[in-house]
Amino acid sequence: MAGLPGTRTVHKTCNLCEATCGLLIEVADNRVVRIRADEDDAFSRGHICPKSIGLKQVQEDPDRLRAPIRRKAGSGEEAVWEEISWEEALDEVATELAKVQVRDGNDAVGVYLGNPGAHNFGTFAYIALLRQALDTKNNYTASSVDQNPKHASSLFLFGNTFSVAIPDVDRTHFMLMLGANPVVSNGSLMTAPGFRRRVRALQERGGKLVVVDPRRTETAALADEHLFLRPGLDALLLAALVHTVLDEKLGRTPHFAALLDGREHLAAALAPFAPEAIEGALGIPAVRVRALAREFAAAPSACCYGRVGTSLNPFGTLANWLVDVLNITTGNLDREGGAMFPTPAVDFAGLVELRGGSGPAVGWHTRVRGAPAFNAEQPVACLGEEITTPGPGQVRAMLTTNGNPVLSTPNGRALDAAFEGLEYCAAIDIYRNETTRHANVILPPTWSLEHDNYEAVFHQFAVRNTAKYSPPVLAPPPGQLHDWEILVELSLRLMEKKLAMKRERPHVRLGVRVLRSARGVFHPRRVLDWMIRIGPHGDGFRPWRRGLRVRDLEAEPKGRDLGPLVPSLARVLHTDAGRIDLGHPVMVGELRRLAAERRKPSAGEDGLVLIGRRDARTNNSWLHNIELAVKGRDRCTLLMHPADAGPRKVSTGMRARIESRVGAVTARVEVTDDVMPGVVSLPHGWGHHRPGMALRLASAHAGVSVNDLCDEQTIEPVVGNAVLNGVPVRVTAVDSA
Ligand SMILES: Nc1nc2c(c(=O)[nH]1)N[C@H]1C(S)=C(S)[C@@H](COP(=O)(O)OP(=O)(O)OC[C@H]3O[C@@H](n4cnc5c(=O)[nH]c(N)nc54)[C@H](O)[C@@H]3O)O[C@H]1N2
Ligand SMILES: Nc1nc2c(c(=O)[nH]1)N[C@H]1C(S)=C(S)[C@@H](COP(=O)(O)OP(=O)(O)OC[C@H]3O[C@@H](n4cnc5c(=O)[nH]c(N)nc54)[C@H](O)[C@@H]3O)O[C@H]1N2
Ligand code: SF4
Ligand SMILES: [Mo]
Repeated sequence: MAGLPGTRTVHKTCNLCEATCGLLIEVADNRVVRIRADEDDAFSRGHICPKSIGLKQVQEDPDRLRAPIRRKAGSGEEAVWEEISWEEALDEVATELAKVQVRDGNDAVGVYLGNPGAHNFGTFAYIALLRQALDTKNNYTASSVDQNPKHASSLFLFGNTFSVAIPDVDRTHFMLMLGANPVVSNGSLMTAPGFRRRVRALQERGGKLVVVDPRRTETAALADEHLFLRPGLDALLLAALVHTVLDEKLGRTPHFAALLDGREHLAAALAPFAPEAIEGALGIPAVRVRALAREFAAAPSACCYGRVGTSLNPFGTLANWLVDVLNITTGNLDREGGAMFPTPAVDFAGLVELRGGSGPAVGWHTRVRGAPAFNAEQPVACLGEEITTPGPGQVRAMLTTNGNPVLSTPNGRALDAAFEGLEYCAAIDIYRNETTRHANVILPPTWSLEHDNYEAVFHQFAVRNTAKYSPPVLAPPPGQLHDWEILVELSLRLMEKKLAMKRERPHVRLGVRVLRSARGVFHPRRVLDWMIRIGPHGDGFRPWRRGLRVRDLEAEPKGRDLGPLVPSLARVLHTDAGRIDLGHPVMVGELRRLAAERRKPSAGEDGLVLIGRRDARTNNSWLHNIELAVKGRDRCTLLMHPADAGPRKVSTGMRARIESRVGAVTARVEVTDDVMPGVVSLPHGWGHHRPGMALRLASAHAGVSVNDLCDEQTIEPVVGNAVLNGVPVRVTAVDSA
């Protein structure tokens, strides 16, 4: 299809979710006229979802910030904001953060990085500089309400947090999926645009998809089989499956069998998990579990895959580890149609090794609760108490970027109040929302369409090796800074200010000045080129060799196909011994804990537990201020099984009060047998009713925040991940429709 008359067409990779769809964006007069799918995209091949229009709607959203603003006086409803210059804004933020750090120590400033940062190469390239400048233990990211258990299990098995095995969906004959809904989420730690199409192809070649989920999801509806599972029991089910594989000697020998250690420790630790022994706790008949293990092991190829449901879970790391152990013990790891390691142009596992490796899983424990800091990050479930608990190391000031922890992390209400009490707060963000309304200064970067990009993180997790570079689509307003420029500028100013305040090390100060004058050199495109050159497809800086460069990708806007996944274990295995320990002591310890608890997840006195939900038209908490998300029916509803609704006298359309240990909210109910009895579901990311935000449309469709119910005290012990599913709640009828 040709572009509309008078427009020019620019190729762009959508950065709204992990699917990395190729778009054709038609532009006239520096405005987006139309967005459509790129049928020729090397990877997405014409896939697109309704959310892509969000790129245009956010671009044109009058509430999106275009210039720095300062809260002159007051807070909440009474806050008075003024626009200020970039110079003034950057100088104030650097000065105020430096003051707090020089006075109370570096840990007195906390930093939180949220999800969209992973979709922006510039942010990804320079967040490390900011962390270096701040040098604080109070380093938080959305990973501790998301995928840290997968990084930990990858570290335990393969020695690198980025050695993550991805289901080879396009060639597998059997996919066992736990706690994921890619038909709606479009895939996560599995970059696979057009998942629906890929499932159809799997079924057409005689393969099978089995989904395990407490809700009959949109993905479960496509599956050949759906098993209901009580929230939190994935590790128990997986332990029973691996037990069966070992017990019945199922599966084939992996090609790397000689590298496997600890089989006896694994077998011993799994002894309590025979399907018959745990049948009652699991709620799935033992014969069914055994049959599933046999079918998985006998398939010509099979892959087990778990995502958010297995991660936001009291045994998250163990469940993620057992996913890979099931793939290994059935001979399906690093093999076509199994779980495989991508060979991306920018290889983070390799980059981490260049920096000296992933380091220990747990670096230190948090000041207040003694929770583990994983991957040099503290669990964000602990952030509130680190702000409110007095003593050395107390967080006095915060910098948030690309994140909205008030809505996206547990006990958001308490965190909200904690932010209110901060001495100083700054945000790098495009909106004044639930979190950034607490800022003294907000620094708004250019938006996605106004800068170039490379989805490095998601090529790393893709079901096919491709590489695609996006140029800017629109020219940003004059003077507005990109995320990376704000990060570089703020980091350098912060270093300068701290050194000046401490009156020390003039040579370092000089170094910072030199770095600053050379800022042009820092363009992320250069960093990207460098990373690609040292990557698996690059020339290794040996110009006589042919290798991929950014300029090649610029010349191929549809992306370069680098082929299907290939066996790569030798390249990604970075354990000290170069071997894989199936008896890893931490995981054996977790199996013991599981055997001891072997309980049903604690339901409230009311017998109900709460799980989350994602919607095709929204993205976490922040895509709600545009027509796309708020059009049509109310999406923030509580799903409830008829057997639970009846006795509580609630029916579809009525409002119900949902109450947990930490809070209560009211939402409209939808009665459905798509959720299992005893489980209720409320989506996350809503609750836009707080005073002092500038989100007109979102506030008019506020909804309630599920994270006002999730308990910050319940964390997974290995990496401190939040447990946002299986939250005990009580539900009561409020009124009639
Ligand atoms: N109960 C429950 N809670 C959950 C989840 C769940 O399943 N259940 N899921 C969790 C998961 S998986 C995640 S990833 C987290 C997400 O948690 P967060 O990352 O904290 O939250 P987001 O809603 O993604 O907020 C993104 C922020 O980035 C801003 N932003 C958008 N684009 C840009 C940009 O280009 N530059 C900058 N500087 N800012 C930008 C937005 O305005 C918004 O403030 O939520 C988690 N929370
Ligand atoms: N439209 C849309 N797409 C998105 C996002 C979005 O907000 N909206 N967010 C993006 C982000 S940040 C991420 S991380 C991905 C997430 O991608 P997915 O993980 O695919 O998405 P979820 O919908 O969170 O799927 C989690 C599933 O786990 C189930 N579940 C809950 N508890 C348990 C449990 O204990 N065990 C099992 N087995 N299942 C359980 C839930 O019912 C749900 O179906 O999606 C991304 N894509
Ligand atoms: S699936 Fe994800 S990447 Fe593709 S168009 Fe939709 S939001 Fe964008
Ligand atoms: Mo996420």
